[in-house]
Amino acid sequence: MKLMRKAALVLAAVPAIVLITPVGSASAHGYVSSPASRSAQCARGDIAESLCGQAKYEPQSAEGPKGLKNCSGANDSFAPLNNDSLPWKVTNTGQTLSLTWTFTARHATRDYEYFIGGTRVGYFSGNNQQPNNPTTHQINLGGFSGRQKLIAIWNISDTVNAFYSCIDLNISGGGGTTPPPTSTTTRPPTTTTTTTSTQQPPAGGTWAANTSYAAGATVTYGGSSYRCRQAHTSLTGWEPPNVAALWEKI
Ligand SMILES: [Cu+2]
Repeated sequence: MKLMRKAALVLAAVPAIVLITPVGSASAHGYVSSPASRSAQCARGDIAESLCGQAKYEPQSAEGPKGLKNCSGANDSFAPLNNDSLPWKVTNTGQTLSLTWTFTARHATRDYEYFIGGTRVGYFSGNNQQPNNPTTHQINLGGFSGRQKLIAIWNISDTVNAFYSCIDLNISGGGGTTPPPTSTTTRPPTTTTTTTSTQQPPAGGTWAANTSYAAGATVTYGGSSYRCRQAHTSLTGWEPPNVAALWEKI
């Protein structure tokens, strides 16, 4: 009799276990925690729970097929993340932005992509490896300015899915053409011709990846100015503070 009761209890417990397992795995993903993405703002209570939907409880689970350009991964229970008229907190930034992903499961990663509108402004390979937690990327915002929605995408390598995070930005320093103020404008007008025009580096402005820089070119990056030591085409990861062989601080 006793034994039969025990067996009945064990059997009764089985369906509960089966139910619990999918919930656990559903919460095991990732999102952009800094600057606070829309999901992060829902999780920390910046936006009313009634407006956020499931993102309040699972900011890391805006999961959907790869290749989308939205904030929810086309996942219905995360649809409020696509609502641009909710009172999202906006992060002020210059042209360079650091973003940090927080992972609740470190899925093997194909790559990360960052979009403003239809323009991909950032790309990082994941080498099909598990990422560090957290993982931080530095991207250049490609000359965009003003209020923009950045879509951050974490593409998983061993499933068809990706995770989506949207970050609301107010970007300064865009528009491209404004040259940085130079300290050499007080040069006396006596030696007019050649040197100024030929020596002057192209463009200047904020350092950007995938840009050709001539020796002597000056850029700003992270609030400092740098002069190019040798001609090269810049790449992500070659930011001036990282590569002393290419850039000297001025
Ligand atoms: Cu996951």
